[in-house]
Amino acid sequence: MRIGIVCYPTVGGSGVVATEMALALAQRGHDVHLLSYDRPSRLRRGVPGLRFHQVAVSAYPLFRYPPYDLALATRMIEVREEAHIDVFHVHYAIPHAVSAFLARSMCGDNACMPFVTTLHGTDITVVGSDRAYMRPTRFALEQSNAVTAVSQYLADETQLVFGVRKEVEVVHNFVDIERFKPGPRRPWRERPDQERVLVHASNFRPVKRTADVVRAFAAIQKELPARLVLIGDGPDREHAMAVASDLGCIDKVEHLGMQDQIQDLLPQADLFLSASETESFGLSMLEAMSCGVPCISTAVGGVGEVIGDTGRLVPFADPAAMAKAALGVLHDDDLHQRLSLAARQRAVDHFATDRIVAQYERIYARVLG
Ligand code: GMT
Repeated sequence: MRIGIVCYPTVGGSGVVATEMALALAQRGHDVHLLSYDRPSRLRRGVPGLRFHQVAVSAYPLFRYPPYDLALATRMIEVREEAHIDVFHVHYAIPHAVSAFLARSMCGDNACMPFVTTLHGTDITVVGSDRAYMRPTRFALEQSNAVTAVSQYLADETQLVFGVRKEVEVVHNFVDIERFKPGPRRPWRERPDQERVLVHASNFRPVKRTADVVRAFAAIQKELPARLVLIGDGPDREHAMAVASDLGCIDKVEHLGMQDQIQDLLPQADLFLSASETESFGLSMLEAMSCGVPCISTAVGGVGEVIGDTGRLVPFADPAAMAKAALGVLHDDDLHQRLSLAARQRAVDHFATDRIVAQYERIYARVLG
């Protein structure tokens, strides 16, 4: 098939999923065209069957807000004509699904440009419920040839928030189990000082509540020798570091910033911490699980669907509960080992790339009739 994929290029989850999908589809022999305003960070160069098309938005003094959605619709039509795209797959509804609808309408024939919309989370739970975006988003979802959501939680939330009259199919996110795999991690008993390594990876947006991760860690390191590794960057980074400083553990918190090779870092950790306020899926947790790292997360959104019984869920905004759950695992070598093996197994059994990408291929084939 000739497939056009539209996504955000940023480090956020939807861009990662879309880029990994483009790579996987190309590896499976499809002709794949990725469209975005910048080159996505995970996009490798020189992959046969995969091409990147930049969407440029021209500035004009009158445009306080340059109309990206129009530029994207035009670029979609151009790429369709140039590469004979069979089907577009847009990741994140706003504004991608609206641009896809516009492009298809400009074609003049609904059959000429079918599109699948995948919902990722904040496009529904935060942005989509903003009055300014609500109606066009609902309209574009109803116009999509198929709509998928990355968890059952998000599919239910979409029906609840938008009341769409369209089926929302659940297709979970996936992980490359060959790239994200357990590494040679020395058991903590063999480490100097028996130090435990905790990790958190995110875009440090307010919804991630990174400061709560630090608060939990501050309590953990009082009981055990421990270090917290923070991966990623975003608006809440300074606040999180200030909290570490206030709580007297800044010397045990290491901020690595944005990292391209996160698969080399995750296997070194003993536990992944996530304190999000909402999380439709939690891709970084799946990547950690695939590396054999159990997760302790707030019980929000679709996280339970991802980690199952391979980690621990704690109430939102309760760093003390998070610390207690983490200590329960970090004090018990056997339990940690069991959870680590179970996390890896769950990633392999339920979320491996081929299994999930094949589900999308079936959806493409269906919408193409
Ligand atoms: O984490 C974010 O806020 C970014 C956002 C995105 O769309 O880029 O992530 C969402 O999509 C990811 C991939 O499907 C999910 O793993 C994240 O759980 C989801 N984020 C939230 O729901 C907050």
